[in-house]
Amino acid sequence: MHTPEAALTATHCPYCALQCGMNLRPEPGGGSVTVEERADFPVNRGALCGKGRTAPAVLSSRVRLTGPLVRTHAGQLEPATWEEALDAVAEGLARTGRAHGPDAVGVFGGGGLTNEKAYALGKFARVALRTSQIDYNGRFCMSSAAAAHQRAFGLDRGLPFPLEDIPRTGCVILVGSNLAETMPPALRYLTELKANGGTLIVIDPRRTRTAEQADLHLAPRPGTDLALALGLLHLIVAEGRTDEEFIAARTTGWEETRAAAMAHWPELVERITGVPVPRLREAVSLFCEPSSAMVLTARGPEQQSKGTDTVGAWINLCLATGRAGRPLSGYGCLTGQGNGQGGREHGQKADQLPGYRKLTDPEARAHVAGVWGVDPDSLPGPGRSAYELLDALGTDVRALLLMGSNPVVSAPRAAHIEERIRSLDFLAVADVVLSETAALADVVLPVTQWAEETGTTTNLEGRVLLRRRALTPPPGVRTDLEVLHGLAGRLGVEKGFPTDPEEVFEELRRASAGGPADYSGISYARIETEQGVFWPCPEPLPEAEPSPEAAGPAPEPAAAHPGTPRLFLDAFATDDGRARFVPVSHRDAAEVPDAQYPVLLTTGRVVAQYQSGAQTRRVDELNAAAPGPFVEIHPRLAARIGAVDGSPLAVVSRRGRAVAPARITDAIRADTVFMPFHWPGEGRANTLTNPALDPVSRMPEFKVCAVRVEPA
Ligand SMILES: Nc1nc2c(c(=O)[nH]1)N[C@H]1C(S)=C(S)[C@@H](COP(=O)(O)OP(=O)(O)OC[C@H]3O[C@@H](n4cnc5c(=O)[nH]c(N)nc54)[C@H](O)[C@@H]3O)O[C@H]1N2
Ligand SMILES: Nc1nc2c(c(=O)[nH]1)N[C@H]1C(S)=C(S)[C@@H](COP(=O)(O)OP(=O)(O)OC[C@H]3O[C@@H](n4cnc5c(=O)[nH]c(N)nc54)[C@H](O)[C@@H]3O)O[C@H]1N2
Ligand code: SF4
Ligand SMILES: [Mo]
Repeated sequence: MHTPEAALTATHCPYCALQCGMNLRPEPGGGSVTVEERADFPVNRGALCGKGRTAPAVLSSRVRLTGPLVRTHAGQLEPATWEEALDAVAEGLARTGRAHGPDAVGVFGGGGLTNEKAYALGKFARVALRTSQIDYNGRFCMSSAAAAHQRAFGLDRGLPFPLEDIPRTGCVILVGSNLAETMPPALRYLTELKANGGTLIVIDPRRTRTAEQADLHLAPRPGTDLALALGLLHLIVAEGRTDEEFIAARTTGWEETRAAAMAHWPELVERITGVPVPRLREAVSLFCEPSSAMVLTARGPEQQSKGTDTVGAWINLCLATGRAGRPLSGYGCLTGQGNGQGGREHGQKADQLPGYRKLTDPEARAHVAGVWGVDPDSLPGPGRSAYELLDALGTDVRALLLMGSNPVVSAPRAAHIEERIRSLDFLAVADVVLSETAALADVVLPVTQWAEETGTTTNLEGRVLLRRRALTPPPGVRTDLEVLHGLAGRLGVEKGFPTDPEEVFEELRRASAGGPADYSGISYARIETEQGVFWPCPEPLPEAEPSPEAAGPAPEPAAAHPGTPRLFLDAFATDDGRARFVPVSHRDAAEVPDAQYPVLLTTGRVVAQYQSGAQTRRVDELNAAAPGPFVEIHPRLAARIGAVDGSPLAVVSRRGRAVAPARITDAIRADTVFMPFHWPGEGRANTLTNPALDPVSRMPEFKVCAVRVEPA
């Protein structure tokens, strides 16, 4: 039973990267809270989707974990005390480390964890476990966009401008984002854009609810966005629409990029993508004619084995036309998870230290080791990426602590990954519910949820927000920070893992100071009064002491840094301040259709379910709206294989076979089928997906593989 702590608590949704503001009001009688509109928060201005509205349902003891579970010798998960459970986890991890070395112990985190948790988890891996083997599910999410951002701009923040800029630009190209379903309150920014006379181009193999809003919808074959972007750049050059002044003043590397684009002539691009040349020309006019324009990408073009180059091609297009580093123009990536942005900045990534520092940079190691009070040489080096880490379970990595992900449902080639997880010597999972992955654990640690704890998240705009506690948690659960504190102590590290989130944030501020993602000027108190603060926000340097001879009044204390809603307006974050063109060329997806597997499979989301569904499949209202998996298929393909609407279809790839009912619609290309990935079992889309990795970002190719489709 919960105890409410205030009459009304202003906070944020537990789910996606929009981090909508909401108010929580205690229910009459005090058992839980209900969600109310919070009109003052600018991102969503009171609007919420069904997931946000129903989020309190997951707080109910009917669906959540209420106490620790430990697997008995007979193989059952049985209730245990916290002392027993934490002892078992510490012993399980330490035993493996002793027997096989520290790198035999792995840690897997999540982009839904608050900044404080992500920071503490990365520190726990390096300081308490001394392992290099940590990565997180954000590798499955936006790592390709992150890598392309770094390459071109020298800094990775999803959107370089606030969402409020979108309605005032001239044209938006939205590539592989179905935000009408994945961030419903953000659709408003696109409808306002059109009301203001701007145009919307949507690029998606399906005519989604988002594509229905577009002035121009291009439906390329999945996995061909790179060719499409190169074809558009070719036309831009051929039609003399480049911005030579901008290219000369603010970029480097144009000649090679120009040459690469010239090799992708429109007719070739039409053949690769299936998008007719006149549509390409139309897109170029819409994008180039207004005085400002934006390109926004999401998982469609990013979750490919060439995602980094694909995003790079869209960035090249922006740079060649002077649509970057200027007001109301630029390239942005719509991050996905609640803390998809902050979760990638503070050290749960395999190659990273807090503040978006590099683990291989000696200066960064010295700075962070100083904050942590350890010897820089004791910090391990970079580890494996998420899929490679999961693939090494049971062999090189023999014990795992998992916090904030459900890979049995969400990892590519999931049957193989499930088998790897089952082969571990020891698995501990901290979760709020008994997810499909938690059900395989040796120890399950039940943790508090959003409304029961305080912490910061960084939304898709780079706005650092405060989620506030509204309820006293039920007695059987602890916070993730308490879990890490309890484990570190048992591993012999008594200090450095505080349980108060604000104390962790204060340390994170210092650790991030001077890094690319500098949070040092941000405090809980500031976030409260400012509706969030955009990073980078360095703490102002203290004024130099005036020399005794200097006359006049004492100097003013340094003013607080205002935060940075808009990046790159004066200079890019590279050494010379110029954005870098990176020449890229089209290449095929890792798997292309052949006689045995003639159809393309792509995967994604529906509005009423979230991710692996661990949380939203426990909410009645959401299950009623989206009860199970399905296969979206074009009437022509359905007729060819003899499928009727609602009949079970088997989808078979080189990795396995999934079965789900057919949903016949002409809103999808005839050479492609689509499955949402929210469900386990027979209809699990990830049984089919291809773990081919992008060579730079190590992102798996969730968005395209070859399959055969037949009546089941
Ligand atoms: N309802 C709901 N909302 C969510 C989530 C959720 O699970 N459910 N998850 C959150 C998270 S973590 C994320 S990352 C975001 C994801 O948000 P989105 O990226 O909007 O979601 P997806 O459905 O994965 O993919 C978007 C679109 O890409 C298209 N697509 C598929 N293949 C290709 C291709 O090759 N090229 C192009 N251009 N498009 C392609 C799909 O048809 C789909 O419509 O959503 C966030 N919001
Ligand atoms: N086929 C296919 N597969 C995909 C994708 C796709 O488009 N297609 N998209 C990929 C993407 S973009 C993503 S982001 C991943 C997401 O996939 P997952 O990583 O599986 O994400 P979730 O389902 O959100 O899992 C989060 C888990 O942590 C728990 N949890 C929530 N909050 C907390 C917390 O504060 N602490 C702890 N300890 N636990 C918590 C939840 O109950 C849940 O079990 O899926 C990827 N998989
Ligand atoms: S759009 Fe995202 S943040 Fe907003 S209510 Fe829905 S799930 Fe929550
Ligand atoms: Mo994601």
